[in-house]
Amino acid sequence: MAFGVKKSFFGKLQERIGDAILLRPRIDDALMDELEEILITSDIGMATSMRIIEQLREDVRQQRLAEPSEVESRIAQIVESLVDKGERLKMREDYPLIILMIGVNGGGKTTTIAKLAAVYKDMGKSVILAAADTFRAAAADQLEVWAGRVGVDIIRHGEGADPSAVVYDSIQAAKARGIDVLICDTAGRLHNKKNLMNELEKMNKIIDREYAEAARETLLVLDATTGKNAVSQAKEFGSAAEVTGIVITKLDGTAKGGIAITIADEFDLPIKFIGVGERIRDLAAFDPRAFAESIFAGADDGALLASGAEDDDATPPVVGAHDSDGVPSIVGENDSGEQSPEADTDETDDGAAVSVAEEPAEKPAAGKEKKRWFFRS
Ligand SMILES: Nc1nc2c(ncn2[C@@H]2O[C@H](COP(=O)(O)OP(=O)(O)OP(=O)(O)O)[C@@H](O)[C@H]2O)c(=O)[nH]1
Ligand SMILES: [Mg+2]
Repeated sequence: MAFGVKKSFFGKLQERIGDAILLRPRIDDALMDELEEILITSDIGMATSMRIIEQLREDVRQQRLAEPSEVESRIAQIVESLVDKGERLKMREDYPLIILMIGVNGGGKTTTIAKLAAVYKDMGKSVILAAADTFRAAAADQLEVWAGRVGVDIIRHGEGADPSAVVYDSIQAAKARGIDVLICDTAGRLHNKKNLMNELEKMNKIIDREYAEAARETLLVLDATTGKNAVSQAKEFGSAAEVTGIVITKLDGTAKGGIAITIADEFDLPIKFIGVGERIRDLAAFDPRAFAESIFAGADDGALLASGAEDDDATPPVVGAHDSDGVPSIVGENDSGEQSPEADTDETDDGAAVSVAEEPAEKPAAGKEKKRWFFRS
């Protein structure tokens, strides 16, 4: 049931911390140094790792902790406090809402757009998608495949069109049709970085001018497997757009999840969602406690997603596939994290494949999970 069969970040970090503690009879400087080393080498980043250990030392002093075993839960609590951005973890709940999805190529923007569109559709919201990644020939085609699957409309122009013009037309369409949620796909790569950032600024200006009344979210999509590169991406995109939240993708089966802690800490940005697979339901609301506890949850990474899933009144963190009784459960059937063999694949002019993972035949029924699970009231 876990979303990664390999030992992922959580299992691995837990194991390393567990080993360090097991070998030490007491809490001392040597243990602290070793823990710091473990955090740094788990992609958590130097500054953030040092902050965690500094806080740990403080807690040990103040709470007179003596047993190394007590250290584990303290680290989890510290991590939780670093990633818990309170209200900012929620999506805006006023409509019309326009969501701009940004991030480098291959990060998972288009896939995440499809996942989000499905969530909003399940909530009964009307959705359209804007194919404002006009740089890559296959980008709009890929978005269109997803739009068809989810059952939402897409606004697209030809390849090489001005992305801002697509945004402009999408806004007019959204207004004319009284659409609740407009989600804009953007290019992850242009001829050069400066172009990319200029385009983003231009799109934002269009939205400011044409859709001032809409609520805004700008989600930066970061691929967990890129580790520390995600930090420089956050820096760059953060300077070109007002990022309101992060989506960390590919947390299934990666040993590099520590980046989530670094981004939340260094940039003071809320992680709103995590991507845990290639399929439409492989999206989870980011849950700080579940995330932190997963570090020590035992070998099964499923704990990251499990919190609250069986509690009918709690906000389930996952838009899940269903057990036979219709209760949302943990997703991640694509355990290998690899492209599904039955994926739809098309060759395009530039040789790039339009590749969209196959969906399981079972479609989630309308029902309990329709509640606004990711808005944590
Ligand atoms: N394992 C896994 N794969 C993912 C996840 N999200 C996206 N992917 C895969 O990552 C690849 C790239 O995803 P896209 O959604 O096309 O990325 P993009 O940011 O739109 O890329 P560009 O359009 O090139 O800018 C695809 O093969 C997706 O199936 C995830 O959470 N887990
Ligand atoms: Mg894309």
